[in-house]
Amino acid sequence: EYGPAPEAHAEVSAWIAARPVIGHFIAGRFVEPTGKTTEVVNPATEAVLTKVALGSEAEVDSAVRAARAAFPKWSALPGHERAKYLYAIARHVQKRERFLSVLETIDNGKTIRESRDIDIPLVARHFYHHAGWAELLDSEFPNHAPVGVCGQIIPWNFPLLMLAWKVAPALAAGNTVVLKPADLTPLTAHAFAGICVEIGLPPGVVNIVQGDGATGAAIAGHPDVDKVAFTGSTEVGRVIRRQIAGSGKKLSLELGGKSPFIVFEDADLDAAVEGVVDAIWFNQGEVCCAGSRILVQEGVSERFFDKLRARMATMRVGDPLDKTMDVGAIVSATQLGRINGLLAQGQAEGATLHRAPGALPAKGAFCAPGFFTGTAPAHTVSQTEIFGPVATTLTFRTPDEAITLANDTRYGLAASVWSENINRAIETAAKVKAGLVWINATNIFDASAPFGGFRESGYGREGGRAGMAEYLTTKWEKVGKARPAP
Ligand code: TXE
Repeated sequence: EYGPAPEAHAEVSAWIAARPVIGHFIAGRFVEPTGKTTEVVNPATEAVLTKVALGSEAEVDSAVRAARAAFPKWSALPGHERAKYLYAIARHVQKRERFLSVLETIDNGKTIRESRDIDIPLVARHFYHHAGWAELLDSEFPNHAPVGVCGQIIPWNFPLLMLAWKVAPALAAGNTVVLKPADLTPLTAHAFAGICVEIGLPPGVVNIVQGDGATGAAIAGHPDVDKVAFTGSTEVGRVIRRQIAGSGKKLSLELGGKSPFIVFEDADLDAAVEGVVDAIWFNQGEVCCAGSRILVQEGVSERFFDKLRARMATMRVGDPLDKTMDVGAIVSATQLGRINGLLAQGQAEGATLHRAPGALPAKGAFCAPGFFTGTAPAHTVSQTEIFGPVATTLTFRTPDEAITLANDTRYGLAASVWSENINRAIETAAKVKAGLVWINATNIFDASAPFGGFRESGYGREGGRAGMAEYLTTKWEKVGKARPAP
């Protein structure tokens, strides 16, 4: 039913069939869903997989109470005790790798090669890494305390990986959480709740409330939430910032991007072409740090675009469960419509759209990889996040011009610089305003790296020491000597 490579599929089918509505996980228990629901669709087949509950304010409230009740004991555990749970989660994710990969692929539309080789292994790695931080808390963060109850709201582009980025550091630092997955992709978070039960995580440490924007707003606005962590659109990030202003809640935001991908004429052009594949065609371009603005030095631009067209023609788009596919489905028909609207606008503004020539499957939210030429910096597609497998391109003459163009954006999440001249690459990297810069590489996700952006890409970091600091607060305690009675 889910296409070729059937091994894990029977188990996934049975798992879904047993869950006509995906509900919440509160205080260590799966809560019988009541109230509103919405359909969960496989975007590659348009099949309705199941439904998902849209959490109410009352459900959010009971999740926050459960997290509050679990906090004293969990936060008082020595770090090495909490580490044991994080190691156990990591091992269970590895054990369930095939199942989780298939589940992620049918829910999100990303290729099985990606969920199996990138998403799920990175989830396990994130929990292993943060188990280490739990063990190191006393030595690396003296005079620190956990923040408390964390409200975490995540998007649909890397559903389980974004959960890991939120939950692992929060738990390592001694916090308890209420997490809301995107209503488009609720499945792997629900499976994760099952892992929490299997490893015996104390009830209330992780709570998952399924739902949409209203559910997210109820979490962010709940008076007993001490910290809000959000990954998603810049627009919603702004709404949340306003909503909690003055509340004293700690906040981290990981928002959109329009990251430059700078190719100098002394770059290894073939390597840079492979870089583009990973920068903008990986995960259908639904990547916040995607290299979506390609800037090429004039002397090599035509040659580079020819190479790009040739490489693009080899990209296979189709059934995400087919191991030979390079590009899967966009997460939803609505999101595909949004992408197509922006592509039409780019053409209307005078840019030329180059697309991979192969036919797309007749059914499903598929989008051919592509890139624009003839875009100007002021064009909508040069400034707006397309969040699909299509990059814009601009040419430049001098390194200074490259930097000016690179920084001509309201965002500042990531950048990628391609040059065989290491001095030039390092000088450019230093001048680009972005939270992450890759040299002769792109989209490297590392649990130890501080991921996050400048400007409208948000603030706060996820990963490594900086990521841990987001889930801790400074607290100095001193025991005095009692004064002798006079
Ligand atoms: O995002 P939303 P959408 C960008 C990308 C994409 C666009 C729209 O450009 O095309 O956003 O996607 C929850 N209070 N990114 O509409 O709405 C929502 O339920 C609290 C970039 O899907 O921001 C979901 O869980 N929460 C991004 C999460 O926010 C609210 C990844 C993200 O959804 C809320 C996704 C509210 N008022 C989209 N409204 C990235 N940085 O990677 C919605 N939500």
